[in-house]
Amino acid sequence: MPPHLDPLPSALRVIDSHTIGEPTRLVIDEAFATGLPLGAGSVRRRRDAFRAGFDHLRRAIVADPRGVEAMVGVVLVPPADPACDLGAFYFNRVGYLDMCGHATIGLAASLGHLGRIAPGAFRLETPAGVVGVEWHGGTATTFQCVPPRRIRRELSISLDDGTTVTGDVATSGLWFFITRDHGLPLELAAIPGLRGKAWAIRRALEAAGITGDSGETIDHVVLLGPPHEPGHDARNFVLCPDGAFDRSPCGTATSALVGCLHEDGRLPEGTVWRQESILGGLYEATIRRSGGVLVPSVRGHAWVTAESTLRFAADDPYRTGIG
Ligand code: PYC
Repeated sequence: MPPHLDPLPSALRVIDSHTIGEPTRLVIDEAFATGLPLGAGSVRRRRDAFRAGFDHLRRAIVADPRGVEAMVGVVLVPPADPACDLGAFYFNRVGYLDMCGHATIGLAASLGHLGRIAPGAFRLETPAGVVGVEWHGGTATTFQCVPPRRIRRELSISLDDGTTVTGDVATSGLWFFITRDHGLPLELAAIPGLRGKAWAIRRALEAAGITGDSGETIDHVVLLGPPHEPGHDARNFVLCPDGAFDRSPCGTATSALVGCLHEDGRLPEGTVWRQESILGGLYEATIRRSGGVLVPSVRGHAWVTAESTLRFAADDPYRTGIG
């Protein structure tokens, strides 16, 4: 039987990193994706083929007991766009992400660590579109996400407890509800309450039939508040689709936010927006217009934490993950 038809490889090499706290696991066995019958075409099509035929591999790689909460897995595939240098798709323990900012920063730091890229710029094809990336060497990377877009401004929704929350629905590769109107302190001790409020908002959006403009679930909720550090602009708590909170300030959320701020006249082109995470980690973001299109830029840092081989024994009851 060809290896790709086995339920699982017996071993898989990965490199792990964290982007200011948020974990990424990059598969580095070069034959992994090319050995799977994912067909030809765009990274999005190959990702869809992986989801249709090999979803057990996603869970095996990032779900418990080999993965951790909030971990995003990355698989490299050949790009279809001749202008791109690399292609990658992203997933977590409950599904797939069309784009992921922190994992793109982790990807660059990991490939740099392995000597597979040199400091400089490259173009990455993702399911959301083409993303410009520059690895500065060491821990620092800047990426330009797909253009941010806001489809609802100051939308008020009613929660189950009778309260109302007002915020914006925006995208930059993923879909977000972004609100300052949550009434909670953005502190570590408040995380259970923040998580509960953000889930209530997500449930209310679903109940009200609020989606992205092609019916996408608004599956990330951003609670914004004042920064803790002087010189920073805001702090956030970001709820991810798996119920985990983003330990980083969320790269795609920060890209969507700077788009909204610019449209509101609160962030001129080229001005740096310093976004803190709920842990206090920092992304520095800017926005500019190019040919009528908004281009967000986010700079952050990632550290390699492990280079390892995942093992999947045939008699391991949890070889395809828990859940
Ligand atoms: O950084 O874009 C991001 C992200 C999305 C989900 C977790 N991190």
